[in-house]
Amino acid sequence: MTVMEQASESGLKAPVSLNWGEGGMSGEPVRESAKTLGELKGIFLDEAAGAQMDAGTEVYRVRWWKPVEQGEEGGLFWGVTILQPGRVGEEYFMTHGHVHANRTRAEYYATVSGTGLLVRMDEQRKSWVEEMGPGTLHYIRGNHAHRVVNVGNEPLIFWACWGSDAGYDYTTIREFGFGIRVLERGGRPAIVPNES
Ligand code: PAN
Ligand code: ZN
Repeated sequence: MTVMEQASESGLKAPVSLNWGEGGMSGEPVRESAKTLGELKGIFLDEAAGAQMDAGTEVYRVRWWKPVEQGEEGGLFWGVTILQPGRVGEEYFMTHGHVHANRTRAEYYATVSGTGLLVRMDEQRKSWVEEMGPGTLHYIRGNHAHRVVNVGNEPLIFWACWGSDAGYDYTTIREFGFGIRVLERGGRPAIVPNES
């Protein structure tokens, strides 16, 4: 019997196993939710271009493990986001973006594949990007809004660890957006002020 088989027999098997490269999670039940273009209406700049596209197109998918209840103080969640390549008009596919409802709760993002930009914004709306690629690790302060943009041609896959009591404030981003947008200009990503 191998050590792993022994551990498994004696109940020491890890509750969740990861397929790092592909964003797979197996074992204990994990949640999974997909975001479509239709659900991101109002987030992309070029609404006319978005209206021409299939509202059912998947933009990204999140899988996460909740070993404790949402809202429990001091717990941690673990998850992965698979963000597809694509554009709405000139704007690259991206996550909705949010700031944590509890502004003291930070988060890690770690990229395994693809090419992206992590857009961050502080409480004064100062906004900037960090490059994401295989192996990049990002520490996001609890009071920084965060959104990921896929600027490559393949899915962008990144893992995340965040507090079970972090919560999500999507309203601030839905109403005011970030201070910058990432658009394709001349075949390359360009960071432009968000004037909408
Ligand atoms: C991530 C995000 C995930 C999807 O798990 O929730 O990448 O992005 P939106 O939540 O902005 O749609 C995270 O930041 N959790 O806190
Ligand atoms: Zn977050």
